[in-house]
Amino acid sequence: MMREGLLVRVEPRSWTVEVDGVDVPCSLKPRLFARKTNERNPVAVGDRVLVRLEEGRGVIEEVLPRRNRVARPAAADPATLQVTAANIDLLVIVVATQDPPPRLGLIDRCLVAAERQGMEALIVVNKSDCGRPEEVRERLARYPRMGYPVVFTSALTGSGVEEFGRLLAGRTSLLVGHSGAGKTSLLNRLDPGLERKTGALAKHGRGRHTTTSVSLWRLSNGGHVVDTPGVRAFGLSDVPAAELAILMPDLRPFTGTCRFPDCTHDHEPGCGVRSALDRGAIDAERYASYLRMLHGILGEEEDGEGDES
Ligand SMILES: Nc1nc2c(ncn2[C@@H]2O[C@H](COP(=O)(O)OP(=O)(O)OP(=O)(O)O)[C@@H](O)[C@H]2O)c(=O)[nH]1
Ligand SMILES: [Mg+2]
Ligand SMILES: [Zn+2]
Repeated sequence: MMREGLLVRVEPRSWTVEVDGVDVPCSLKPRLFARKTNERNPVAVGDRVLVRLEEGRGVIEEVLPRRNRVARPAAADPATLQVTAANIDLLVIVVATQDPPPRLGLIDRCLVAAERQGMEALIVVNKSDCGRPEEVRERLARYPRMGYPVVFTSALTGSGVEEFGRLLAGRTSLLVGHSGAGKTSLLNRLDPGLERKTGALAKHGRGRHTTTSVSLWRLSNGGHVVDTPGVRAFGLSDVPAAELAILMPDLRPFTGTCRFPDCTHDHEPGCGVRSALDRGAIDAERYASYLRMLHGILGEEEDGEGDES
């Protein structure tokens, strides 16, 4: 009997598919391992799949077309992609007021990746119970103006967690952000029944990369969410340099006014983006982010793929 299901967990040689609300352990049809693309893994959480059910187990026979994917260059071979998740509606970028402090460059990279894949984006500032939340609010004030909502939460006190939950309800989200920002703590606060492991429980290294596997969790409000460790979920390798500025809503309006149609908005004379920058119509920090990403894509320097971007 063939059924459609949602891939909710990927482990070495074992796949779990949710079929009509029930988790079914599955294997993968061998022909699905034959790689036709530059993707290393044949399936990822969030994939819709067709499963042949036999006595409480299943075989994944087919992967249905994806709406989008979150992927990064594989460590073993950067020419290939490791797909973290598929069919994501909302990218949730989690930063903290402190420990670690928010890095705007990371937020900008994540927003570009979201635009590229047609995902909505949400910025969450966690640990609002400590640090200087009002200072962070000011530093991040440009994002709501661009149409990216910013919400403040505390996994410790529960403040803002209800609003966070409402934004996740009924859709599939993926959490990214520096290790220790509190992604897993927030999900545990939202849905205590799931009891995911956080830094507080870890024996080694103050919560560094506590989350080591990728699952799609079912929330009690009807949503699904993927928790990822650190910021290793994706890179910008599939963003063409010529499209980068178009993926930034504050740069986009000026990209059509450059003298050269193939302007990279870096050094060219008559650049509309640079002249907008000069008269203060574009934020200098955002433009600096743009150049860092551009040079990364062009391979001129490290594009900060790691945790430090
Ligand atoms: N004060 C305070 N501490 C928090 C809050 N949220 C999380 N923490 C603490 O921050 C540490 C890291 O939390 P995690 O939830 O493991 O962070 P993470 O983002 O999941 O980290 P990785 O899984 O490594 O990417 C833990 O010690 C938490 O107890 C918060 O809102 N306020
Ligand atoms: Mg975690
Ligand atoms: Zn230009």
